[in-house]
Amino acid sequence: MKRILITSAIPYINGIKHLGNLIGSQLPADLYARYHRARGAEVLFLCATDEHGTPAELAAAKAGKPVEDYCAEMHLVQAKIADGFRLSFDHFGRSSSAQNHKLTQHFAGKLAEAGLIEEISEKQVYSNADGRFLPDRYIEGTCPNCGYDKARGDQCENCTKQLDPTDLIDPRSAVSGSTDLEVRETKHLYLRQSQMKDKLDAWIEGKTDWPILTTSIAKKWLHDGDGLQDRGITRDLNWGIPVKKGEDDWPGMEGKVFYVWFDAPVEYIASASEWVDAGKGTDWERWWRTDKGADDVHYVQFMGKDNVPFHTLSFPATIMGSGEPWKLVDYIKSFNYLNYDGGQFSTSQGRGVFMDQALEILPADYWRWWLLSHVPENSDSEFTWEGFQAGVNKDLADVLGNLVSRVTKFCRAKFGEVVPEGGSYGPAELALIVRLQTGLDAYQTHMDNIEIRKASAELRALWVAGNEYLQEAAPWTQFKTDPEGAAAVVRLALNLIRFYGVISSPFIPDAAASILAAMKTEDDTWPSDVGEALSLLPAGHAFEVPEVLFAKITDEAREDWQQRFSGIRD
Ligand code: B3M
Ligand code: ZN
Repeated sequence: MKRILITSAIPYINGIKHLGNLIGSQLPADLYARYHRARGAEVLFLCATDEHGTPAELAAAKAGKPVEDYCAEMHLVQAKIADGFRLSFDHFGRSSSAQNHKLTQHFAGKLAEAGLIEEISEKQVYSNADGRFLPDRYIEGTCPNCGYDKARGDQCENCTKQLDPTDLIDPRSAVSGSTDLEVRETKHLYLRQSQMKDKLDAWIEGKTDWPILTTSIAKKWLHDGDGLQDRGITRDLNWGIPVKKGEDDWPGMEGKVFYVWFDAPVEYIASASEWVDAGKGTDWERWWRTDKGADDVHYVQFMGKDNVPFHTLSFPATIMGSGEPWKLVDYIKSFNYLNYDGGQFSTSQGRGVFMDQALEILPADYWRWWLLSHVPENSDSEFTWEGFQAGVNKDLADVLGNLVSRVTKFCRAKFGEVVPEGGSYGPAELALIVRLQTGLDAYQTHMDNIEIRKASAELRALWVAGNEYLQEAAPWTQFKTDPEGAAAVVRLALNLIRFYGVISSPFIPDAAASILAAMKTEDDTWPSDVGEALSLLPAGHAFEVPEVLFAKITDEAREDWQQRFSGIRD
């Protein structure tokens, strides 16, 4: 049996993600996981919340809560929303877990043993009032270049000039506003990625089947400018994973924690260990250690393009550098950005539709279908309310929903709520079967290759082919002169509905489940031979007419939402 390990980029804990975040990693990962489960593979699909770093600390402070409590609450909020979108994680872990502490410290120890960690003394701004070192972007002041008075220590937003915190005139803490700042000497650990450049280079060069978006970003970081830089992997923060060498203290690193981007990818592994500790699995090393059975695992990661450097360079450097037989990623699927109505989705500005809001107004399947069929795969794509309304109404309501409702209602009226007997499949049915077989094969190829736009277009084409057949066969007319013939058409069409339920389930799992429930079958076996699949429900098999699968989005509702989401979320 094929074994597929799937991870989605783990979302930051502070705040609720918008639809651009959702389609940039979690949703495509879920599509892939559902598809492979449906085809009989053994899948382990992992995600988690990314809980460390300054933004988490600041968000907790803003909420007036201890950071541990804030993270615990937000984790539950995010887990509930993920569930609402039917993201079928086998485990949704937490990067602050004990398992991740242990593994992160373990990797740091191994990297130190391998001589891949350097201790470097540097000068950093310390805020006496806040009792902490401040990251560059948490120091504000007046820009020496343009005079803008809210310039940040790393860059001036107004004139875009790159800055050092010491360049700022009248610097102050962005955390408290205090001007009682001083420059202090402090020691940090650096991962010597530069030592691993050739190894990483050779590894990336071998990935000729990876999306160009992924490899081009990796190559840029490997070759542009001064090439691959060593990376600071520690921070002076209270919240995070304490710096240790395995289980041992690290002299001189007391009170420091690992940088959030060092521990976050390790959480992919830790999440598997959490999965076992939660009693949901039995052997996580079988997925992650090539000396313990992970040799035959195919590991695929999903992420937005901004996360690619960490996954193609830093995390592989951590894994390879450990000298231990950890599983390396086999394929990285990365995405461009989804824009919102003529601008960008923005978490900091609260612009766009956020995951909780989306579920308040429409069922998950509407969003899943539209987002996946417009995934920013080869370029950025844009969400507009008109486009969303048109996509949902046409594809889901007019094509798939309409076929289901028309066939089941017609059958109920003329033959009752059972698959009718009589007649047999003729040339039109055989032609349809041939057409569907070709389409199914193409659909599977696109899904196997994770070409989501092509896969969704093919799925839609399969729905359309059924509609066209039905239009042509017109059992409602045929019934008057040839009820046996009409019975055969309806029998095929009811089987077709089940067939659609099965093959559409990775995209629209709730509608798929409603379809199978209405067809009163638990057989959701993925079809291989379409002819066989379309004879699966025999004459006499009972079904029921389902509730409306997809209600159309009215112009009124669309305008209302357009208005409601045009501004900025508080
Ligand atoms: N939390 C960034 C993001 O959510 C970051 C991903 C970590 S993946 C290990 O886009
Ligand atoms: Zn400026």
